Amino acid sequence: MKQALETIRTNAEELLKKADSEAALEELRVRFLGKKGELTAILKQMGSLSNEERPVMGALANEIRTALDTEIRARSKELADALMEARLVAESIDVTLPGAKVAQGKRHPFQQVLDEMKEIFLGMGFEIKAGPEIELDHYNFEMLNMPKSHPARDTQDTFYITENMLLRTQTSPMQIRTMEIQKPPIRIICPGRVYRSDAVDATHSPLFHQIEGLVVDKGITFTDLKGTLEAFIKKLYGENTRVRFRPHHFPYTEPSAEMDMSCFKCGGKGCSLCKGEGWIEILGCGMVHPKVLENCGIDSEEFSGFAFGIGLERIAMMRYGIDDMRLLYENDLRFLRQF
Ligand code: 2NL
Repeated sequence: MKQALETIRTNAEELLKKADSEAALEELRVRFLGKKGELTAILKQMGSLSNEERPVMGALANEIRTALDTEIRARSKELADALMEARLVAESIDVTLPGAKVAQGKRHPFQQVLDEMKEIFLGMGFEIKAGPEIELDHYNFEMLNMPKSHPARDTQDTFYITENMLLRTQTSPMQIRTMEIQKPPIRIICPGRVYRSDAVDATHSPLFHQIEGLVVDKGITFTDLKGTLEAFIKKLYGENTRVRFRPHHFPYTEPSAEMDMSCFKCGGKGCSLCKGEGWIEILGCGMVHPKVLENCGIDSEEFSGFAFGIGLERIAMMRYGIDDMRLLYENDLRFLRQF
């Protein structure tokens, strides 16, 4: 029996060394130490041993069981360690390698200019309002002092959805809507898409962008308009920028003006950008026509206001030296990546 036990030990130890997986180990455990295993089978024959031999064989059998059990556990740990080691090697990361670059987009030149302008007006206490691009004739024209017969409708010809519904020609309708429902003081800017029935060329597009501003309160005068717009331009183009106002006409403001700024390229000396003028036309503005205030239910004796409109395309084109407006709409990445 001693011989048989030792053979089991040698066999088992030999096989253990070769076991290369957790499953193989489990198989050996069952084969040698299991209830129906080889060791148990031997122990069942203990009855035939003499009284002297029995405890000796029992002790030997136990010793072998414990030894094999320990060896199986040790081998199991060895296998697990090897597995982990292999994973660590396979999944190791070289942190010194250069990172994979994520292609990063950026804002369209329009958006960059618009964000800059919004920031300036927000800083001056303005709120930003957005409104519908499909508007009622009522809000786009009638309320702005442009009745059906008005000649200004010619220069603002647009796309009609129905007789009374159209694509807005400016963002003023949103300012009208605001004045209808909000009591002064009002300080808002309305940026957005606007439309005109224009043929496409280097400086015209049937869709363009505008940012309009409106201030209504007690005692607002033309000096408030001048001060606000001068401060705005200086923030946008630098403190040395000068502005001038030329009389103009809009049906919805009285008096009306156009504002020029000293050319940011030549500083006013005259160059190709300002066509030798030294000045660049930048926006239209004026004191809100009393009739427009009254149309919105605001007492024009108690309140007054100023308004202005800036074309975004012109600003973006000048800012980035773009000579053809179409480039801004074509979404050609070779072009856009430059800004
Ligand atoms: C331009 C001129 C302008 C306004 C827009 C306005 C709005 C209301 C009342 C009065 Cl609700 N005026 N807006 C005023 C003057 C000029 O835009 O040349 N835009 C491109």
